[in-house]
Amino acid sequence: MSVVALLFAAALASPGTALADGAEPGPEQIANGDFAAGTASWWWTPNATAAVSDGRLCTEVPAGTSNAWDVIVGQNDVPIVAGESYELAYTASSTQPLTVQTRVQEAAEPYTTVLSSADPVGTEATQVTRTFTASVDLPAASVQLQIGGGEKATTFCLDDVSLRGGAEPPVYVPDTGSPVRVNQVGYLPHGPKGGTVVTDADEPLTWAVKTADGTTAATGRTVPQGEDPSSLQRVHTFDFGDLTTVGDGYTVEVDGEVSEPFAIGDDLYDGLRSDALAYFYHNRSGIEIDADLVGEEYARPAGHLGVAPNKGDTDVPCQAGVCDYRLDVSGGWYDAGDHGKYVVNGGISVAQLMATYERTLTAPDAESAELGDGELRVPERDNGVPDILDEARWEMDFLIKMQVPAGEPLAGMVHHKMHDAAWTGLPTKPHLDPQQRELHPPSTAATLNLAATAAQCARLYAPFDQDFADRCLKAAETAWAAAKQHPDVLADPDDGTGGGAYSDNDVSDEFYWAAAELFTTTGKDTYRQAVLSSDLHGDADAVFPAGGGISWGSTGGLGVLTLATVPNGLTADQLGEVRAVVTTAADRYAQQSRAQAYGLPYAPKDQDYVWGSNSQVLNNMIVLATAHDLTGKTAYQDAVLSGADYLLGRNPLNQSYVTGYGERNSHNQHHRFWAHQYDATLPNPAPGSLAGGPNLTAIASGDPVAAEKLGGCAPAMCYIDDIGSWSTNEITVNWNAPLAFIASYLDDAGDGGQAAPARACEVTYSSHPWNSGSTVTVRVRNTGSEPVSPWSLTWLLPGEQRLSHTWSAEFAQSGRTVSARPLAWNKALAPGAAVDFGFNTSASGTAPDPGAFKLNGRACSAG
Ligand code: 9MR
Repeated sequence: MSVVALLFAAALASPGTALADGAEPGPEQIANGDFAAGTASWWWTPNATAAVSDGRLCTEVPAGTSNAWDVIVGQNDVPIVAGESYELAYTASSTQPLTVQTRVQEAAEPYTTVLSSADPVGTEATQVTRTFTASVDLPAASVQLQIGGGEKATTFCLDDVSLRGGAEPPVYVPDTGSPVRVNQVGYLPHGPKGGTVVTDADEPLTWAVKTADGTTAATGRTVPQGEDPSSLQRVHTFDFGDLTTVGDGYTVEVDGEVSEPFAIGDDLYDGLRSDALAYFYHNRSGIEIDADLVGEEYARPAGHLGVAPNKGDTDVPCQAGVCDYRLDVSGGWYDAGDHGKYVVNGGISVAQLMATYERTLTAPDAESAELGDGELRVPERDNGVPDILDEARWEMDFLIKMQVPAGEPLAGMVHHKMHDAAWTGLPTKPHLDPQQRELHPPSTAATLNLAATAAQCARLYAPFDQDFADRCLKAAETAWAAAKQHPDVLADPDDGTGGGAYSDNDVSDEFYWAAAELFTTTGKDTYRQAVLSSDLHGDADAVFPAGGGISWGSTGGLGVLTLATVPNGLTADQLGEVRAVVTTAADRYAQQSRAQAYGLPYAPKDQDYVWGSNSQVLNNMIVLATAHDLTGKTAYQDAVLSGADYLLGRNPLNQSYVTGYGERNSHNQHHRFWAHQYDATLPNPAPGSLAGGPNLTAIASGDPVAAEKLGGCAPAMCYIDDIGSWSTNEITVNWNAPLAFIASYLDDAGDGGQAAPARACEVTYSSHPWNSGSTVTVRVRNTGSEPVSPWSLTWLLPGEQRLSHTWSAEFAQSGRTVSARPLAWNKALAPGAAVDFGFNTSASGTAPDPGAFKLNGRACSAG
């Protein structure tokens, strides 16, 4: 007898059909036995397909396999304890009667088995009940229904699977570490410094901040806050904002409990700005990821360039019946843990990357140098183009390729998405993905995503590559026209096999966003009318709902932020109205941040944390950051910083959601090639990767880890740093894009100080009609205490104007960016002195005041 057979014989107890009279059935060991959470926790052999239908798991069993074990439906990780009695029960039917080999055994060799029975199942639903007493411990047994070996194909449907007995399965209790919660990265010296402590104490407690060597740097009393509704924890808050001494290794002590360490410093977000942006290069499709840029561990061959086993992305067909052409849709970024490429999600992501750059052209305290050429991890370094625009272009090029070519039905519309025909398993490296890639039908939402982003592209790339800018504008205007012609082509919410559905049944916000971008870039009246006549225009509640905000399916706010910050042809009153939308929303988010014990500027109704809740926090922080850029009001920046505290550790789980940042950081996010938790030869996600975060849909979504471990979780605690938890712990481009924007803002805030800095210059911009255009005179005064020599004034022209005759300065216009430099005689601008110069422009009537000017890179105030 072989060793295997010997073990088998020793372990196998003969099956019975019922527990002894009066015996208690014991605790349930099977997860999701009623399939309420979809297929979560269940697996089947790859030669079968399975799906939940009418609350049952129905498996298509292929014909002509040889053995029962050739086709299996099962569940792993079921704990079996020696000496305990169990009852296994299930209900099944099969369109071709068959005999199920019912097994409870080890998942791998030597397949030690504790239950083995042959159970006939016919076309009517049959209940099978088997009992056994385990003779060995199997800490992670596999419950298997082996249904292969039949000559004919059959549909085998399963319901109400239960295995009762044994010990109570352990209830998952998250390890939340110290009850004292802080931003585990740190705090800006001039910023607020809030923390939260979980405690049952009714009275205030003493807090003490300790330096790295144990000296007390500050003390105070906590403020009891009662029960926090997001976590159901009883908490106090504390604030050590008066401590401004720069240093590393600080901790906060409350009631004998010590927080994770943190720093106080100006440059805390420098690395995060760069890492959050590197995420995009790492996740590029269609290009080798270069070890020189990312290190050996993260280098990989190009994915989806038509090299076997890849079946994409250079020549991709449509799904059956959708189109009869094929497109080269190589390039772009992989969406997330999966290798899909979705226009509506790529759209918001590339828009926010471009906005990160565009902010440096308009915001008083924004730094462009760190996003510039030669600064980031992109292969296009040293090409004369800011690196962040190189990265964004990788996606822009892909989005344009998704446009339906001229001459085809729905020309100018944009395919909603392209992805694998069936989901691949984890891990799968991009270049090893064997699935067929398919284009899915065009949609109005995707078309408007292209219209908006390509319009933004046109104005930003013009100074660097006019041809590309022209191509973007053409794609944008073609897309707009196509969307107007086909305004209600919606993506199918059920088209979710092999990739996400990303369906959206309201595209009024996409229309508004696209109109805003096209108007800002072109100044054309059609787009102005589309902006002004939209129901969303001027409605803060609609574009920035108090309980939510901007997301891939809710993009109106992107248009508002552009209109409020980038010079355009709105009248002063209209601009005031748009800016009021931003500050109204920001006031609400700031209020939420102040009111909540964990300080986050996100308070969904009924604590309904959404999928990707961390990105919702960040998108609200972008509204706050923009309000701060526009007004200089400290309260807005405080709420941004408080949001960063939440994301980096001051939260109910004591979790920093950004890989590599903070002691307790997420590093097992759901991803197909950063899958270290499943395969130790693969890396963890690269530093700067943001986990989606807690959400209440986790369990119902079918996420197996959530189903097993997060039952009954409080809303802000429905999260687990496990690679299998795709609903709480995935990473994706549309979550890292707002992280990049905010990291950039925070890095600038660290460098620039909290309040708007004293302006060192003042600009007066006067215009009057002249011929068919207008004449503009500009006066710039040096209001600082140092001479500026040679001076250089830059601004963005609202709309599409051309400068013609100019005087008293050297002008350069590149796209909408204009710079004026001195002539030999007015090179130096002494403190208090002013220089005047002017030009004629094609703007008819009175040329609008661009509003934002920079003198040698520093913002000026209006004269
Ligand atoms: O971010 C998306 C979220 O808003 C949806 O509720 C969810 C379910 O449709 O899908 C999320 O997007 C996933 C996409 O479908 C596939 N790639 C990974 C995305 C992040 O989880």
